[in-house]
Amino acid sequence: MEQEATLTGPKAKERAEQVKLHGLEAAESIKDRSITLFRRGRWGSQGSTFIGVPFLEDMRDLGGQDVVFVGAPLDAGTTYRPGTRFGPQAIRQASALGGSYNPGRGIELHEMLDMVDAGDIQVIPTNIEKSFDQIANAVSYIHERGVFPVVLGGDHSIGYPDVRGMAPYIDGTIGIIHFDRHSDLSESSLDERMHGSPFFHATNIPNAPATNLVQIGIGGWTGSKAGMKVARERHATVITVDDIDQYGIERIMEYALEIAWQKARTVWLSFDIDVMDPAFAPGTGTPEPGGLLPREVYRMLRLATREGLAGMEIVEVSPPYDVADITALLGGRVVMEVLATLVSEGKLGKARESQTPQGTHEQAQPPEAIKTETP
Ligand SMILES: [Mn+2]
Repeated sequence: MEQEATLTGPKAKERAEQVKLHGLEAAESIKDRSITLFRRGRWGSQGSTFIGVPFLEDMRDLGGQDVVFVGAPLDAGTTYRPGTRFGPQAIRQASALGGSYNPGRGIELHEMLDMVDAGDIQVIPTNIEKSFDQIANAVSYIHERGVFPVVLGGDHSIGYPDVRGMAPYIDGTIGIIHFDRHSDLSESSLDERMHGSPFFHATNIPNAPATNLVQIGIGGWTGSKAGMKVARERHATVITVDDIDQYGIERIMEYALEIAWQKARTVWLSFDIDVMDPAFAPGTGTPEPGGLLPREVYRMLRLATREGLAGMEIVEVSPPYDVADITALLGGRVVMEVLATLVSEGKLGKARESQTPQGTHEQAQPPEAIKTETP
């Protein structure tokens, strides 16, 4: 006990000051002001980064990069199986398997993009609303600095603060392309804004209307009638797995792009890993048999993101339920497929810079309307 009084020396004090500067100020709702917006390890780096990109310790240096990976390790919004707070680290670790080169696509992400990993946002595990404030402020900061955010969840409750943090920085309408087995449109569950309610609250934001929300892969036996009622009342677009089987991937994705980009300035991608069949993604909170196959999802993502994005989130990877890290691996691959598409379509990175003067890819127009008999 006597010894303890002598242990906090100048190095610890210096580090604490550094953490406050590097991690930025917490949201107003956080009373303990030693807590920062971005969690910074007490003595520095916090482990692995996504596909091995540099860790950005000092968040004041954000700006000028193409992409920032950031974790939102919140699972307080989970209604059934928890564990997604371990999602960001598991996705990062699994992403180290292999590099960033894809021979099929002719892409080398490290060469084509300037990427950093900002570590995790400091969430408050027992308080979902304070966590929303922290996530929204962190996402705002990233948009303010003009860097493309890839948010590694976390359960799907983070979908609401992700859109809330982005909305003030988008001069116009935000479309949302949402892959999921569940519509996540209930106002609340268990009296709180949980992981079944992000899009109820996100589409209350004036420039993120439900008419520009497209939900893809919905179905199965864990759905919410309350959420479906909201989708009907607000004229959201709900595409089931059966719809995909009936109309085919190309036609469905053309339709989805048309809805999301309707008079929109940009589109946000929200990807719930449970849209994949549990055979491929068992490590998730609310698995629903009969989901999509990885190859189908890769094809769909290439079509869904070809017109560009404002950012993306990958949610619901729950490592305690995973088998041989396959869900975490797939979660990382979803991110890589999207980045590869944005690069090859000239929407991100060096390709974008070289094409911007010609304006060939700015202000992308949605594809021609397609005729469909679906209601
Ligand atoms: Mn889901």
